[in-house]
Amino acid sequence: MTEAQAPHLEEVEVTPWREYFSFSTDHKVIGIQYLVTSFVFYLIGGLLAELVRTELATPASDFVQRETYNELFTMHATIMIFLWIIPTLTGGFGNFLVPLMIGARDMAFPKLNAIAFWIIPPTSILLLCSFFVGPAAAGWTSYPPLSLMTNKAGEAIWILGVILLGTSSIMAGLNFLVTILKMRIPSMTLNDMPLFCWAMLATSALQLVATPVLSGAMVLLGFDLLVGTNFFNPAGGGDPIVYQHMFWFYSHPAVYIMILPAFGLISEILPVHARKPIFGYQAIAYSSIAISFLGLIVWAHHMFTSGTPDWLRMFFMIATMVIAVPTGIKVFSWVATVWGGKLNLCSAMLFGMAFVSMFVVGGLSGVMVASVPFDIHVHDTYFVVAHLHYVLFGGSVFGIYAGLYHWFPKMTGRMLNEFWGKVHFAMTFVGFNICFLPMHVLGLQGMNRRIAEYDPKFAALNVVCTIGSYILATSTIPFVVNAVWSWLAGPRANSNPWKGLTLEWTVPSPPPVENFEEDPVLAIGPYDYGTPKALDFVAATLAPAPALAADSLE
Ligand code: HEM
Ligand SMILES: [Cu+2]
Repeated sequence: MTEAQAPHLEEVEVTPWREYFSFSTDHKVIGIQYLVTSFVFYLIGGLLAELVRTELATPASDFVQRETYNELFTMHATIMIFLWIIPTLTGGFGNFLVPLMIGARDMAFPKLNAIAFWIIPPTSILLLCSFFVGPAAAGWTSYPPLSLMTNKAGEAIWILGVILLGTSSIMAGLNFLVTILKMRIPSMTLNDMPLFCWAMLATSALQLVATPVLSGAMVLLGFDLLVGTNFFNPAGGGDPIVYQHMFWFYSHPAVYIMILPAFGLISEILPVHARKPIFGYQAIAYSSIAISFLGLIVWAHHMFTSGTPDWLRMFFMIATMVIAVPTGIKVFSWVATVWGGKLNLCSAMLFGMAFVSMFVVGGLSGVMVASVPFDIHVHDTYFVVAHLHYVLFGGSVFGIYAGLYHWFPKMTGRMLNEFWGKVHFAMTFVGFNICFLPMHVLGLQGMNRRIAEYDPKFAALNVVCTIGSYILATSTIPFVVNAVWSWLAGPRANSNPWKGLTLEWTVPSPPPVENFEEDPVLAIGPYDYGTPKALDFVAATLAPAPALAADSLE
């Protein structure tokens, strides 16, 4: 870190736009590459969701063929998880923010970082190409024997895609782990680190431990599919339950890979806009570690109805419920942070507070399905679909939007339009709840998930869900227009528009290629809002808008 002498700020060239289409090793460029690529896949995954919901608007299977329905929801889920939420939160925000927040000039392994990103575009194109041969249709869980019986070519592409995306994820996790542990400025101990970095530490550990198991399962499934081995195929004496164990050993922790970084973003955003110190810094930091450890030992709660013996179901039920403790600690700390604060209700803060409340709904239905008797009742019903969307959409996606509004000025040097931001927020919040709240009821009444046709008695609520989903889809329009327009011609942002105290706000917006002229020294804790020291600190960071810097983005 010391050998590279950063050029003086006035001479710094900010990344020319062509860099964004090249094999750049700058963590900020890679971060934005991840964010933009994944957002495109969010739109594609969302389009598939709308097709699914349109089919479900009526009880009969009249909009698409039944087989097509299976392909649509399989690819919807696959894209949302592997190409939108995980790459955005870890690759996108992690890359852009972690080095800036710890005062480093780049990630520990810049080339590995670029390789991890560049695995994604060709893999995602490969996955989309499977639509030409009939894509995977056995759900994103791809359980054998079903997955060995449906679209063979599509399934093979799916397996290869998951292995490649897993490889990218492992590379990224390794890089973050080393970066956070080894690249901090000397004056920053782990306990001075912004909470987003703690969250990324916990997430990276999960990526390293859990993802290889998924790859293993995929290799064996691939053999069964293409070579005719019988690891999982019961017809030849294989055991499909072993697949479920391997799959969920990854995929349960994967839900924490999809939520811990969002927790981290929220822990940064709430104190800034409430102008209060975060409540319980250490409790939030260590609870991330606790969640990732507990997350690794509860996978079989997805297998309560797979013939798991009673005594073992008991263990997994209790262990799962224990996760509510560290999670609850976080929620209480966020509420206490906002409580009595001087709230700035900008779009970032609105999404941030909505994140907390929507995640609580998903968390509570999570505790409910963790209970064996209740799970037996609602297993494979729309209750589960409601639960998972409250966590993944109300949680991860709301967290991503909060993060995008909060750091957009830092990333682009331009401010987003607040009016359209609030329109976007209102439409998302209302559309989301109209779409997913009724699914709890549908599930309790017994409507199965993964079906194109259903009993007409469920018709009314399904119409409500579908209307909600159209509002939700429309809500992305004000966001996309706002983001594109503001990036090109929005008002200039100074280096610290929200008066934040973490290190990324001490450098110009957008940050120069080398981030810091010289190693920054910690002048103030990351959350010391409301103290006289904070006022001095903020005054020192309020540089005028970087005219030269932002111009070169046009
Ligand atoms: C525009 C918003 C969305 C809508 C309208 C929507 C709707 C749906 C629908 C209707 C299904 C099919 C359920 C079934 O047939 O069983 C589904 C499945 C799924 N969705 Fe979404 N979704 C949306 C966003 C998301 C997001 C952001 C994620 C984030 C990761 C996500 C993850 C999933 C998953 C994992 C499944 C599979 C559930 C299963 O296996 O049954 N969805 N979604
Ligand atoms: Cu789980």
